[in-house]
Amino acid sequence: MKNLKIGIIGAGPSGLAMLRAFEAEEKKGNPIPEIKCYEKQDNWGGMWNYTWRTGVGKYGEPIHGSMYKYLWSNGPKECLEFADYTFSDHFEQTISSYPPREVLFDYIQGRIRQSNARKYIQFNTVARWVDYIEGKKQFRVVFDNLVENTTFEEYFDYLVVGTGHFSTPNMPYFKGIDNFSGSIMHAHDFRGADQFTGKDILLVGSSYSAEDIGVQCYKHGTNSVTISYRTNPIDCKWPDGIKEVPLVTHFDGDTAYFKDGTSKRFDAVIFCTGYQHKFPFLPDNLRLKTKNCLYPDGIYKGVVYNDNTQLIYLGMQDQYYTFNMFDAQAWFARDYMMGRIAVPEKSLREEDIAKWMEGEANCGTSCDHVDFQTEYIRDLMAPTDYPDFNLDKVAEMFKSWLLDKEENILTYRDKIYTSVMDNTKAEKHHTPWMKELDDSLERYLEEIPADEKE
Ligand code: FAD
Ligand code: NA7
Repeated sequence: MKNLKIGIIGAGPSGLAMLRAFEAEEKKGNPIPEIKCYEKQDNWGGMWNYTWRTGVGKYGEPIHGSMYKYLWSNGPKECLEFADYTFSDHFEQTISSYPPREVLFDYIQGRIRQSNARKYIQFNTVARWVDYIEGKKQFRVVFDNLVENTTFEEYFDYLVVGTGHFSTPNMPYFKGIDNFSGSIMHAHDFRGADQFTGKDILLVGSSYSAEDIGVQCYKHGTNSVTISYRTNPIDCKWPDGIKEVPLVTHFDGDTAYFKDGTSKRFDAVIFCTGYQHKFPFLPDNLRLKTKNCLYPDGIYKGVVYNDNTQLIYLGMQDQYYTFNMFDAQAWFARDYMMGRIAVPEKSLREEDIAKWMEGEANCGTSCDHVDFQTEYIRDLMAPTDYPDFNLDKVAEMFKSWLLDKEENILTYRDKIYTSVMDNTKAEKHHTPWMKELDDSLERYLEEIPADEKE
């Protein structure tokens, strides 16, 4: 263990969870392996590190970020809270259940700033290629230092991939779109609703991105939002101004035609058609190949790559749970890499993966999916010392959140929940979400906003 070298790619919430897990071990006075983390952006936080840029960044790399201005948490913060660092620990004041992006980014940073984790991270450094060297039983990883424009390599006994999977757009083609006269983008490049004020927009897709971008645009004064679904509609009680229609069949000029025979003219089309798991730095035999699901094939316990158990993936699942799930994975991965958790032989791992995948396939409803991910986390946490928390209560909150959205998609963010970590009951935000156009941390944390004081 002493000379073990561990490489972590990505310093988003997953990569940071890995660093935190090792730090927790070190704080107990135990020796930890040599760790190095590489992040292609100039700061940590992954998706939560907002960028105004789209396309390529300062150094010509594809932009990672898909978040936008005015993005507020789309689930209760009580469901993602770290078990070892609560919102109360961080803000020392009671806040609402659905904070804006900047507030959650601040929370993530608060925990990691308590440690010396930054010293392990090399920023502006992108993983370019990975080989597994049989003779050495190590990974050779080639990196580019983007600032210096230099290439270097490192060797690791274990490699942890925490590069996220909501960054590379899945962009389908529809006949006639080539000549669409308005603007066309993927949700990955959406940076705020402002530019769509007064416009008629078409969103293709019927999951989280379509739901949230649709509601954001409605809030910020879009003339109309049309959501086109392939399989199932989102099926909320939409306000006038948002409607759902079946899938687009084709475009003609600025008009879209739908499967139900209707058509409409649009100023813009936003593809909310999800993302591809993309690992351009991994060879075929190390690459996770999956769609967005709760239990990807090929990774034991959702973490250990079955074809090469020195390769770890974090955060590759579709996500109800986020930050605390990444923690549970990181704690499991740490104990596995440090030799405390043994994994069975390949065929038994395969059986275990198959069992979980079958469990996912048997889920019928969103509530089943919540229960499934809850059991997954429970299973992961059991052999580790990640602080225990009441997962059943978190699952209840998720189910209640699903109902809140069904009841009123415009007001669900005004609801409040109670932390299972420290029992703090959230406070209603000073301004209803639909009326709150300022998503800054300062405004959010004001007890009474300046513009409402006498
Ligand atoms: P990411 O956050 O994507 O971080 C991956 C990191 O890896 C990035 O910093 C990236 O720069 C780096 N990286 C990638 N490739 C390389 C490379 N080759 N070399 C070096 N570094 C690399 N979750 C919630 O809990 N609540 C929400 O409200 C919510 N809203 C969301 C809204 C949007 C639009 C999106 C896209 C996601 C949202 N999520 C939300 C989910 C979000 O993905 C997770 O919260 C979390 O950011 C995932 O963490 P991660 O570290 O696994 O991946
Ligand atoms: P998701 O949740 O993966 O959903 C993708 C959606 O795109 C889903 O509704 C798909 O419909 C739809 N899709 C995919 N391909 C097509 C084509 N070819 N035509 C029409 N519709 C298609 O991605 P999201 O971006 O919504 O959410 C990802 C994360 O970002 C999430 O964590 C959020 O918090 C933010 P299907 O049901 O498969 O027919």
